[in-house]
Amino acid sequence: MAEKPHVLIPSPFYKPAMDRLDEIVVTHHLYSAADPDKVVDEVGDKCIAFATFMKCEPELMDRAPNAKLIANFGVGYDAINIEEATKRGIKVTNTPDVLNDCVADLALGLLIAARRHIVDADRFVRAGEWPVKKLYGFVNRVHHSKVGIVGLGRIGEEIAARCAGFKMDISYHNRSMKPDVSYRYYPDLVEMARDVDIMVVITPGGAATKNLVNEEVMEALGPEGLLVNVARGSVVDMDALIACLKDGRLGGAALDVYPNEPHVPEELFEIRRNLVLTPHIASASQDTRMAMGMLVYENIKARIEGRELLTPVN
Ligand code: NAP
Ligand code: 8YV
Repeated sequence: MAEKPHVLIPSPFYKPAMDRLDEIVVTHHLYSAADPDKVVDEVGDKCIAFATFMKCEPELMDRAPNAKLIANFGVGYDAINIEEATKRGIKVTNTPDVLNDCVADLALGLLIAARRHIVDADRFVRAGEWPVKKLYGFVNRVHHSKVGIVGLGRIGEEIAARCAGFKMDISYHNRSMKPDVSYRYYPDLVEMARDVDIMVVITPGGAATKNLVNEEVMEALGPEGLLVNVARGSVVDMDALIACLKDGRLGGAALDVYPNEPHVPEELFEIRRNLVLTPHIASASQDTRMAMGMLVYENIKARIEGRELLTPVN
């Protein structure tokens, strides 16, 4: 029987999905190897692909010259240097669509949790404050509020569909208007921020969207406004966000993503009432992570069998 092809895994993803790969390839887990350099020296030449979550440096590409596929576990591939991969004739694939519902669910969960102060109210009950203070206080409603989606793509459209279920008035900002949707389009992000109560950010990361949501946008969203970010930490100016939350220029925020994960600026921990934080878990249900893993698997299988890749990005 012919030896299975080899695949390098520079950074880990959902373990059951990595285990499935062992059915069709021999995997080399660099992130947990005692001496990753030695592993690459030994097997680099015979590897036909990389399977990874957001990590595959050009130096590593050079050390596995026959690995002509980077199968990224995630729809966002901003951390992979596409230009360098393309220059080397390496195809990159991602995991679109299978996570749309899961990410949209969490976006709405964060939106409601932050708008209705669910997390802080839970803390209020647990801390025994209810009998002492009698009332928690009053917050802004979710239903019939105005939401602006920054990045009405595959996931953004699912977020919009859920917002419609909450009777919200929906607008969006993209670089270009979508011909097939009836939501109000704003070519200008500040203008949209001025008009809405809640902004949900779900664009790709990378240079084109770095600090797209800046101080001016946050000030336009205003003291009663809520910012939800499930895109990438780089899309929101973190220093401006901390400043605007601290001095009340922005009403509240809910974040799943941060500029320097897994590190979260400690200043955020001091902000309690109007801030909800999750650790990049928007796609983290078991079935969604497995579906993402199966796309990694199917792309690698297609590469082995010389078939067209399922979800190429370059
Ligand atoms: P998509 O279908 O490509 O949608 C992206 C949307 O963003 C498009 O509507 C695009 O419209 C808009 N956009 C792109 N660049 C923009 C810019 N510079 N300014 C304004 N709008 C811009 O992508 P998707 O599948 O929905 O995924 C979106 C992103 O969500 C991913 O890339 C990833 O970073 C993030 N994500 C996060 C998690 C998580 O765990 N938190 C999970 C999944 C995905 P135009 O092209 O017209 O501008
Ligand atoms: C990650 C994501 O891939 O798909 C994306 O772009 O950000 C997430 O789904 C996931 O967190 C991998 O661990």
